[in-house]
Amino acid sequence: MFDKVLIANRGEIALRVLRACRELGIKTVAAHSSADAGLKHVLLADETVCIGPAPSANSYLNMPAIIAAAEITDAVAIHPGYGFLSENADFAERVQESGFIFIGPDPQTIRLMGDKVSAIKSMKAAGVPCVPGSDGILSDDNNKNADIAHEIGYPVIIKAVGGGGGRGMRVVHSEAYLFNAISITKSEALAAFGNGDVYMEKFLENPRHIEFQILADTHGNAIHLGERDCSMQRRHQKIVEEAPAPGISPEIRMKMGTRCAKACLDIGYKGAGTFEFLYQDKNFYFIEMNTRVQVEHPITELITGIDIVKEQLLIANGEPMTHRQDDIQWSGHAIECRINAEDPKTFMPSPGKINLWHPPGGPGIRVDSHLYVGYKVPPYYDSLIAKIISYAEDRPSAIARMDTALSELVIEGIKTNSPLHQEICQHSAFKRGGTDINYLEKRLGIK
Ligand code: MV4
Repeated sequence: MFDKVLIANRGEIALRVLRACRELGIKTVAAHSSADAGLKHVLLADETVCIGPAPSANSYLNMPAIIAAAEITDAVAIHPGYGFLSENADFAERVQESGFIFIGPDPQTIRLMGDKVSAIKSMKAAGVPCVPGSDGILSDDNNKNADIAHEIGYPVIIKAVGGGGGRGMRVVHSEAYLFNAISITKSEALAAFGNGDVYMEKFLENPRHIEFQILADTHGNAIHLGERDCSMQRRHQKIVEEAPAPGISPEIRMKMGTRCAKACLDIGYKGAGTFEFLYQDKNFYFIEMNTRVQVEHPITELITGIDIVKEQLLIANGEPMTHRQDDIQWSGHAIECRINAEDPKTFMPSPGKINLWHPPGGPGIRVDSHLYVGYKVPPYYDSLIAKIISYAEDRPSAIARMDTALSELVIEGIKTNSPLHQEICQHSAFKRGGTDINYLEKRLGIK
């Protein structure tokens, strides 16, 4: 096993990675910004290196500083967590060229999936169902584009090839707006991603967001761990996730999961990854692949018993996976509530010092959080401060456990969105299950 891993991230995921390393007997280096010297995983790490000032552009996104930190500490591998440089192909490449192991897929794979058109092309070729669309980037030929839109049928959506996660998209309801929408999306995309290429898809009006977790090793093994429903979101920020997705049968799970696992073999995927689908009228449509560990990975861990972060480390070390698809069993139901340091009504960030912290507990409750009393939530980074995860034998019991956990949760010193979570847990539409991606924004009456 690796002797030492450098953790190039912060917050709860850095702590999650540190714990997995400890279990495997791996020494840890916490690479942190000057604002993060008091983070829990920094206090627990074997070694720490300050990689720059508070703004992430100068620290968590500072490639030379991170690689230099690995060099001076003799780390063998670098875990990027999620966000920051986790899906940056250039970073993965520089990590490798500097002689370190990047804990994730190869740079070429990250690049292939980062280009949304090449991602869709490879998935289509692998037999993964995709949204009806332009099958490539749009040209500057208005007539051609009008024909494509007509064939797909309005409404259509124009998406940036370099976008993803909700950035660089525009919905078009009729031909009158098509050419303008294409040219605006193109110039926005060029400014935002340095790539003005766009493509077109049928716009699905009320889908659910369902994603499949996969693991693939370097010995030709690829398995899926089933799906998660991440439809409860606001402005592309997931708020609540659950696994399994309500209404997905074991047969459909196995059919879709098997296709995703096969696609991993086709593209030479390595590590943990997620296939994102829109699900509408009982059909799945691939939209994007995430080439990193995700915030919501714990719900899959709870219903499968697989430690996804540990698997990432073992796979990166070149070990063959010991789990076979036939051994994977799904039992019970898990729900994750993302607790953010923000005003529950206005969603404005609420940084500050934690004066009280009583995490919930009891059977079937897991809390992934870096909080402690006296910790100061800095204003520089995203507002996720804790993930409350409930697990029970069925969905109603998992909701009841979550509701109980939220009623126990005490965080003082800052505002959190915990009241919003309580409201969601107690709402009849959530209890029924299967709400779509528009549900929360509609219910909150904001967009
Ligand atoms: C779509 C769509 C409807 N139709 N594509 C937003 C984030 C990015 N991952 C893709 N997104 C969407 N793509 C087609 N053809 C609606 C969304 C979308 C969305 C998707 C998943 C979760 C939340 C969302 C919120 C708004 C829009």
